[in-house]
Amino acid sequence: MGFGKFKDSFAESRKATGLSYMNDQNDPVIMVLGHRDVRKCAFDWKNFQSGAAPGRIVIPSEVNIRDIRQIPFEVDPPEHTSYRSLLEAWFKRPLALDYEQRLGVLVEEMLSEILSKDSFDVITEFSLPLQSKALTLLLNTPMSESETWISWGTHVFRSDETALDSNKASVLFDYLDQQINEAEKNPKEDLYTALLNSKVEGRNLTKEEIKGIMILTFAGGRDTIINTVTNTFAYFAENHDKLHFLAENPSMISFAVEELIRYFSPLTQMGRVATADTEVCGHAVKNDSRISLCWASANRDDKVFEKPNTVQLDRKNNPHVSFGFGHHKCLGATHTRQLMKVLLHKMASKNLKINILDAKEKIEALGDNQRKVGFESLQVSINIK
Ligand code: EMZ
Repeated sequence: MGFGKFKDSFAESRKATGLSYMNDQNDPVIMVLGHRDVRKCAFDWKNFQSGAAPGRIVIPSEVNIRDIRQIPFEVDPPEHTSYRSLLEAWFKRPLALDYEQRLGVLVEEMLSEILSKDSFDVITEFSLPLQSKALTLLLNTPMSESETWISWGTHVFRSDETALDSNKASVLFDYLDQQINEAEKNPKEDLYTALLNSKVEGRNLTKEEIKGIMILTFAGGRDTIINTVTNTFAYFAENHDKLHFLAENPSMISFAVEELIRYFSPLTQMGRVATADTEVCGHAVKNDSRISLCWASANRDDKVFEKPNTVQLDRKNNPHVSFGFGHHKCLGATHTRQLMKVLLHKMASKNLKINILDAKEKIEALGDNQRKVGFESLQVSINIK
């Protein structure tokens, strides 16, 4: 029991100093914990940049496994603004009714598949394939492409052996080169072709830039969506009454999506690099050193959230920062919200009774703190009550 619980790992440090510290490959990180401070630093791109060496704002740092810049996430204004505006419309496509309906068909198919099994692992048999298949809708590529992506596992840069796997990274990079070249030869209706046809500041995007955008699309929404979906199963396994509440009150589902995403905070933190000697929470920050914006901690700040450690599926005032804050707010958020909305509708209307048979939690080591972010495996059986 307790698998559906996700504790706040930062309460003490947040109250004491507002900060926590971790070493990451000898490039230390000062973690900013309070909601107000996190938002303030996220907003302050002049002092805390994203456009440092590619991979450096990610924790664990990816500087040793890639030198390609992810766009627009590792770029600051004003360049960021141009990239962002060219991508915005494509990443809002999930709001279209037919997109939502296609997600509905996909989720329905995948749920009936697991319902036919006596027991199954939520990650390998549901969350990972669902994430990959849903991504074909976002990219507007054939569903069959998802088979390749599923074979890559839950993270494109991390493997069971190592947190930073350069061989794995090359698989993604080579795949993307191929796809971009193929779209150049045979234009289609997909994101690769759309990018090849788009312009930034009056010129075509380079293939390197397109690759940078695609890497982010593949990497950013992968383990995050997989954890969100898996954690949702663990949560409702132990809170079946809450699923019943959603079945009775479907108008609460949009609030429930936000609340679960706040509570799970699937991306613990994101780094920034100081551009000058400065300070945060009264603590000196040296030029070219790293801070992180700890979304997971900010989402449990009792100065902002009433009963922050309680899941209130009908929580109305919910300024969570799970999708980041400021101009770098997650581009994939619309897709994720739609996917979660469809999933909760189906889970609630089917009144799934989920039993956890075996679980291994995924724990992140964060200096003095540890945090459960999801599961390595989650074996369940399901009944329809
Ligand atoms: C980066 C990051 C983006 C990074 C919003 O997060 O996600 C991580 O999973 C990747 O490893 O490269 O894309």
